[in-house]
Amino acid sequence: MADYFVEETYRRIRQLRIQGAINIAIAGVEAVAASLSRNPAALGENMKLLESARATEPALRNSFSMIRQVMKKGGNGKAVCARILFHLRGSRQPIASCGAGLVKNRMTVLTHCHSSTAVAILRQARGNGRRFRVYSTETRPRFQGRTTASELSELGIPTTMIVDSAANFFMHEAGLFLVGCDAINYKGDLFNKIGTSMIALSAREHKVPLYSATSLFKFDPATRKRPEPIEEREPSEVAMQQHFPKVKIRNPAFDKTPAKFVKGYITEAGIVRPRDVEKKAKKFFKSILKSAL
Ligand code: RUB
Repeated sequence: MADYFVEETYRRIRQLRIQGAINIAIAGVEAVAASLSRNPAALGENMKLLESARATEPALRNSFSMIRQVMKKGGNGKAVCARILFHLRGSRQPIASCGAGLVKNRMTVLTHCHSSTAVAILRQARGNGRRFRVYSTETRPRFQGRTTASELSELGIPTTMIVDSAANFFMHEAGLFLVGCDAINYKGDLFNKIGTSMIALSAREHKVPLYSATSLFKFDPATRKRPEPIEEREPSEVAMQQHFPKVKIRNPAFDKTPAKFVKGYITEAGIVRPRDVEKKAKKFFKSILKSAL
């Protein structure tokens, strides 16, 4: 049976009380690390449960795969968890330092959803003395963009919240379209909050570069064998089914933006072109595994 704390973490991830790929991976690894002292025999089951919480979360899956690999070779489970947590928690700062350089004075940045990594970049740019403003979509149906707008305005960054469908209306003012990332496949395609690909079309039309802020932990090596799974959430997040009895409601949480739309991934290893992500990520995974053994 899965550990109680693990089950609670599973619920919090599923219900979006923990949100954003890096926070999800951190919470999952923390829960597994804690469960190792209580019931090491349940490790496999605990990881399986947490992996099933949300489909489009390779950062969590990669972390668990590293734990499995190290333990299979006789390594210490708690030590590898600590090592992975160190990397996950520490991933935002180098990405922020690297990405802040893309934000110029008097620039308008358009962003979508809530990414702790994208916010870290904008915080760093502001800390570096850059004067810029942000359009933040509200991000239907769960409104994570409201979190972004609140956090940015608290940082003193002039922020305007817009409905998702107004992104094209304001795009001509933007100099940068900055988003987070949930997954990257072997081709370098970006998987992020639903609506990202639609806004990317508008950005391309307006010659606004799209950069995605991401840890290399989000590269999904399994996409060589199968497509990235896309989470489909409850229709009730969109509308109450009883108000539309004959209407089918669909609610995909993420979409795919083709690699050709992405100017670069802002990572721990600097700005990486989509076609180079797989190589960089594999090297990165190897270095973490080596340091954990
Ligand atoms: C969040 C989302 C974020 C990425 C990156 O979706 O798409 O842009 O997860 O976040 P949800 P971070 O709210 O459905 O989890 O940079 O914090 O990892």
